[in-house]
Amino acid sequence: MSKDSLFIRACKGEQTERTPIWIMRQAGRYLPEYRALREKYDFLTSCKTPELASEITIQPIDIVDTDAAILFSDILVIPEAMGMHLELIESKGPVFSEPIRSIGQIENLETDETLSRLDYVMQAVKMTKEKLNGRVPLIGFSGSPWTLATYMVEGKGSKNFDIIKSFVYNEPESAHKLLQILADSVVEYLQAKIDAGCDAVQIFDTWASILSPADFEEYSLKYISYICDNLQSKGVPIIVFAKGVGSYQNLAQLKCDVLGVDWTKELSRVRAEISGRKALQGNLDPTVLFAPKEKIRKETERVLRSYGEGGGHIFNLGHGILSKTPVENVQYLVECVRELSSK
Ligand code: 1CP
Repeated sequence: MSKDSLFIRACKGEQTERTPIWIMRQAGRYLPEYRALREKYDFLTSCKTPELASEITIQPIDIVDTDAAILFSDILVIPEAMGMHLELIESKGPVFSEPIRSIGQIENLETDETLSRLDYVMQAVKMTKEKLNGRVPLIGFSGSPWTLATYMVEGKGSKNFDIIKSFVYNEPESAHKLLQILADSVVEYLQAKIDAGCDAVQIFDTWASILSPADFEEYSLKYISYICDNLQSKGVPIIVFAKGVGSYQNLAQLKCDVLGVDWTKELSRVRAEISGRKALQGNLDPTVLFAPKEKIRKETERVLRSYGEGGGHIFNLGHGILSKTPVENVQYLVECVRELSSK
């Protein structure tokens, strides 16, 4: 069933009866059902327990009725599996207590058998596929090497990213070494997710947005390209979401099927820029979900119209859903996309 789903067909650029929708971070804190589980279990326990991860993955399918599920996990499980101590601090977000600041620390990363320490993710994929029983396809994901390195070196989220940028400018060889280690791990990890049954995979490059175009090519795109070239995708669509990039020309050359677009771009322009070579995913501003219903409907219509006729559009937000978003507005968005895009 998954191969014939609206979402998978749209990823391949095919014309569909209506535009499919899923929402980045749809499995998460805006859902009271998620918050209730998190009262009982901490974040990493939720990620590492297949019963919990699969339950959280399916919550938005039951409650919001999106056209694809995304496995509940986090991009930072890879560095955690390489031996970096990760903690989720309520007011701060994820924190690594000993961020990478030297080549010695890069050499000490536990890169042997990283994948076996991530076996809980593959168990969660298998359990979720069983529970979904073909209802909707399941998306697996990873951070891009650049975005992972950003957290590993900064140690946490950042405002101006001076630590990671000083690191790459002062120690470019070490930086490239780290990025290549991560690229190899991401290939292994996404391959294992595909082999475990994921119907599509997405690479999140959230912090593409902090790089100049030339630095983006050198420190990020090169490694995303390596990942796309080395995955045996077996027809499973690959989605690349590089947030905040100025141009899509280079991204259009990747061996991937879909490009994610943030809300600062006009879909029509991106589509023209890449001459329709990839399907596009996006791009409603996440804060529109705090607006009155009329505005949500109008903006939904605008995004659909901007993409225009023909297949190859997957509706999504232009970045992750915010934790204070009212659930009823998310349900309304899904209804609007269904109604307004029906052919
Ligand atoms: O309960 C909680 O407080 C945990 C909040 C939370 C959640 C629900 C975190 C911590 N991660 C997640 C899940 C998550 N993270 C998913 C689940 C699947 C889904 O989309 O529904 C995904 C895809 C991610 C990916 C992720 N984690 C990214 C890339 C995408 C993006 O939104 O930019 C990034 C940058 C992270 C790091 C991270 N993990 C958690 C937080 C709060 C953050 C962001 C920290 C920051 O502000 O820099």
